[in-house]
Amino acid sequence: SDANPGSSPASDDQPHGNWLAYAIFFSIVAAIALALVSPHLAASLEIGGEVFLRMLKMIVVPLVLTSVMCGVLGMGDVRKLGRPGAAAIGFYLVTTILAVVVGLVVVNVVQPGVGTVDQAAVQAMNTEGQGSPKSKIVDALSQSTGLSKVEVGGVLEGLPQGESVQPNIGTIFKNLVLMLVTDNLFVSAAQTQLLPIIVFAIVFAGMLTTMHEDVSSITKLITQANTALMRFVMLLMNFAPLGIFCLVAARFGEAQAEGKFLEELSQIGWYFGTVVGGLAFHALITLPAIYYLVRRDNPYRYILAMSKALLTAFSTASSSATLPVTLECAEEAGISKRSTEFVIPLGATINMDGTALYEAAAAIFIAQVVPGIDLGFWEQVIVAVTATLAAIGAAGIPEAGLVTMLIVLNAVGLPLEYMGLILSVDWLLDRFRTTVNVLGDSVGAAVVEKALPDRPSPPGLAAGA
Ligand code: DAS
Repeated sequence: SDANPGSSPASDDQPHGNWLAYAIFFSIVAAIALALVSPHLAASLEIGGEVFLRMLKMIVVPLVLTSVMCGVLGMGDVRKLGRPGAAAIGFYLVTTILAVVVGLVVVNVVQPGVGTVDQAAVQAMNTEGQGSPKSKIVDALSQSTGLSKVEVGGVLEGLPQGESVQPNIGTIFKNLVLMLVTDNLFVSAAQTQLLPIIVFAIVFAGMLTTMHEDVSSITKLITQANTALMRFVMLLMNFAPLGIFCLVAARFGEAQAEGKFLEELSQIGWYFGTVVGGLAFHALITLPAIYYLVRRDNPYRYILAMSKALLTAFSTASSSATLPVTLECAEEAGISKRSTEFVIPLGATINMDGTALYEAAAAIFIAQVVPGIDLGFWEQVIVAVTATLAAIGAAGIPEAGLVTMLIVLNAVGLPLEYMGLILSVDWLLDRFRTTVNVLGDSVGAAVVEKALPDRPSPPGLAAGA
């Protein structure tokens, strides 16, 4: 990769060989095997996984701040951000919409909700008389995502009420716009709300590039902090096989120990298979096709180069937690830091192809299951639009897509309580869609690299490099 003049090249850091990708893969396989053989022993490893996950998350905010600033500084002049910025946003929108279309096509072709789900289970979801369905859903989502009931309830309360078949796309869009700006950067950082941090980083670094006086001291501080943080990630990744082994063993062990996971998975196996099939199509056909169209080289070799990040995404079910690894892998794969530092943090926050595909497919699945509901073409278009917007609004944390799917269901008047049908397997499906989300961000960095301006001569950086 071209050493980004915006930061001292990390090339003196020896990148991990492929051994690490193999070690992580086999640690996942071993963890699942342990969970099947001894679920309680596997579940007891939770602390090891939690430590590794927290170390990754601890780095995310400072890394996003310094990476995005380096990405902007690397452009040399914030005004040059226009073309790669437009290319990134355009890539995000095109791939997310294509993902939604794939989701709608597979669920309408396979029809997993028609005649495959035990109607008794469906009736059991109809929780009239057992407390309001919404409170049940809020409790279940709060428990599975770790978000507070207030936060989950906020998504629900923020939903357009009443005329649900006519969705307030405007309300959803307004909420998305408000997500871009914060009134307290430190609160956003504390809550890992990356979008306002990215906006701040772009504007702040942009101002530095327009200043005439020598800014090399602060730009050097930013670039060296970024390099130190990337070294931190590489150090942490040496422990990834152990951390990921504990993380996966604990979660799969917990599911196995509950004893009903496989039974519930068989109940909605067609749904699970349909969504995973759609995700596989997007990951192995759509994204590689776009990669090849722009770069004219082998997309699958690049996907293999990203395997450490993809396996980490599968293990953590969090795009945000995987972000440090995604950055490291993309740079190791030879993508310019000027692209990865700008495109990957932004993509990890708003570019969620896997989530969008899932939300569209899951909403139509529920419509197929619930007796008496038949979504016509225009309702499915509404699902497509709200799934795209909801995915943009989803955070890069476990099962965020499940929470924002409330928006999609509400938009077409689908009863929320039927989410209970898909809740039990969502922790596993989340891993697949998070992997696709991270792959989408990685391909985005490779595609946007082609839209970068010629190498800049950043103000004061040459002196400070
Ligand atoms: N787990 C989310 C992520 O980190 C995706 C989702 O919940 O849909 O990308």
